[in-house]
Amino acid sequence: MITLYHAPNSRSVRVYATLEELGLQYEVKHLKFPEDVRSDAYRKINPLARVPALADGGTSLFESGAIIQYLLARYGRGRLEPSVSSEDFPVYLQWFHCAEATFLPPVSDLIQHTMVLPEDERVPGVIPWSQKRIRANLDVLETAVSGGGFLAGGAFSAADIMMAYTLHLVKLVQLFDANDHPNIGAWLTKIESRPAWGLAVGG
Ligand SMILES: N[C@@H](CCC(=O)N[C@@H](CS)C(=O)NCC(=O)O)C(=O)O
Repeated sequence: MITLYHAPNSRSVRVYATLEELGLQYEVKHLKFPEDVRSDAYRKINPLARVPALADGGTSLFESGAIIQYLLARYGRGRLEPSVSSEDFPVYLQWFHCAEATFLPPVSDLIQHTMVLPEDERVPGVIPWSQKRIRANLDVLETAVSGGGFLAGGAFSAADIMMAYTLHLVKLVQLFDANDHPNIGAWLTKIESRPAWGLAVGG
């Protein structure tokens, strides 16, 4: 049995949506954030005390992108990613990883320094700097989805799942305006209307 360790609005949304899109049998352990995630019991599952983590029989792993790549390699049967020989494959990898490695850090910095850290640990200068980086990233994404399809060509893929979660956070900090980035707005609407996404975000 596959077990997903999940907290609402966390990166585990990505894995939840992937499990659902693939139609796999799985159970979800719902963790309260942050208390359950930082507990000693959960550190036995993920010593980094972060969500998501996934257990699959004797295998357990953390890191949302790695978990999704694991699921696709083991159970994907070619779904949610272009084949390695496809011309869409390099761009698929690029956006898949860019979502967490480049686009998410300024959003996380902004959230930490406006909502999460104790007030005396917040650095005010981080706020305009993060906002600027988020806007610059959105401008690049706007061009990437200007063709009206998905991030890796015409087909929905795990790169869209990875990036849609990052945009979910950008919306949470109210830095997304579809009037400024209409292509992203249209792309996001397609993803948000998928039942798997609705379940993952609502659960
Ligand atoms: N790069 C990791 C990041 C995991 C991560 O930082 N998750 C956050 C929630 S979105 C977390 O669990 N934070 C723990 C905390 O703030 O105590 C991934 O993509 O899985």
